Amino acid sequence: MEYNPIHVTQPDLPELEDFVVSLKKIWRSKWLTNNGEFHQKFEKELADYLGVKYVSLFANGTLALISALQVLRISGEVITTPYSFIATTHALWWNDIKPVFVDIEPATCNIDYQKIEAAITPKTTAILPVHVYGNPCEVSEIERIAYIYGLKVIYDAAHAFGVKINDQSILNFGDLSILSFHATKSFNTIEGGAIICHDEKTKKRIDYLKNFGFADEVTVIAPGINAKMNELQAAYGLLQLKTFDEHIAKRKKIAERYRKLLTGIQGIRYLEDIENVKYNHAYFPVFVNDDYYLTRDDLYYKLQKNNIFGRRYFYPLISEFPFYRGFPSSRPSNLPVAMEISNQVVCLPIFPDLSLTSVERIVEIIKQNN
Ligand code: T4K
Repeated sequence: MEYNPIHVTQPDLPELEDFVVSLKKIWRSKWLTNNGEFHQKFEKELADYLGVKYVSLFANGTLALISALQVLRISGEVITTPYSFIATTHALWWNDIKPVFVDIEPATCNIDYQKIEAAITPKTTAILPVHVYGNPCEVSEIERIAYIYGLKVIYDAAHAFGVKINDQSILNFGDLSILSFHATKSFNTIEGGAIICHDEKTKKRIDYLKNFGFADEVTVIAPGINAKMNELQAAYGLLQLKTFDEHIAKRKKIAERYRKLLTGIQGIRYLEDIENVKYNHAYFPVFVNDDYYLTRDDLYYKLQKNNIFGRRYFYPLISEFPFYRGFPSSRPSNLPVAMEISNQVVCLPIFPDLSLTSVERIVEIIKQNN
């Protein structure tokens, strides 16, 4: 039997009729971008929904990250993880900052806070950790290290929309956090992103920087960039907020079913939930070790032959790409856990409309020893 392709993800879309209503308003007003009505409303509703003080919308997560580094005037060296999407390190490169890679820990795939101090030099100005797959980093430990050494902390929270620890938004930790609302994310505005900050002064600086640095018609406070979100995306995002909880509940059911069915398959590991964390179930990574009857890549291609298109997020490691592999911290001997995890990972499909029958079929393919 031939099945339709199932991809690692599929975007959630608002009801078309609802979006048309918003589009009609935009058409009438002829206000398309530059802090319009939908933009202002979306920033407010997002801040309320996420439980944070200030949200600044961006055209995408990468521009948000590049700008966040500018907002805090980060320079020199920044400690970060090699186990992420390449945009995390590219944002440093665009700011002429040297990345210093630190290994990860296997339970969450996040930066290993115990290895951060050894990587600090007189040039270190900040730590850029990533809440990989929406798994919270060790935020208290990272805060402690940053405090002692006088470093800033910017979280790449591209995967962590709606994630909470002890009922507190994960976005309230660190100096700044950035979000991505790309089509492949659990919350999308087609393309889009945001910086989360905790005080009005910083919010102002962010908003100037994303609009060429303009503070008013004749004052430019810095060489800013154009990273503004437009009214169509903001209107789309407002509609997405209405269904997000419902979508997360569906994702949760899928994750639970995967876990139940995958339990006991030799050589396949999945991540355990941490207590007191509210997840968004954006990704469902599994890790294939030597006890499994196939290599990771053999399993990956076997799934593809069956029209299941998982993804190896994150392989290769960022530190393995030509422009970054020359740094001393990129040596594989410095990053043994990240190297191993990166060679083991396959993210299985997960999105609200994925049927539980499809989940069962995917696990059957993983189980079949032929
Ligand atoms: N930091 C982190 C930790 C990130 O993960 C990302 C982005 C960023 C920063 C930067 O944020 P943005 O600047 O992107 O806002 C995807 C995304 O493009 C990227 O946003 C994301 N991380 C990364 C993890 O994944 P690809 O190259 O794997 O995407 P693509 O186009 O192959 O899509 C994956 C699958 O999703 C497709 O096979 C089918 C499905 N899909 C995709 C799109 C775009 C759809 O069904 N519909 C769609 O419209 O990078």
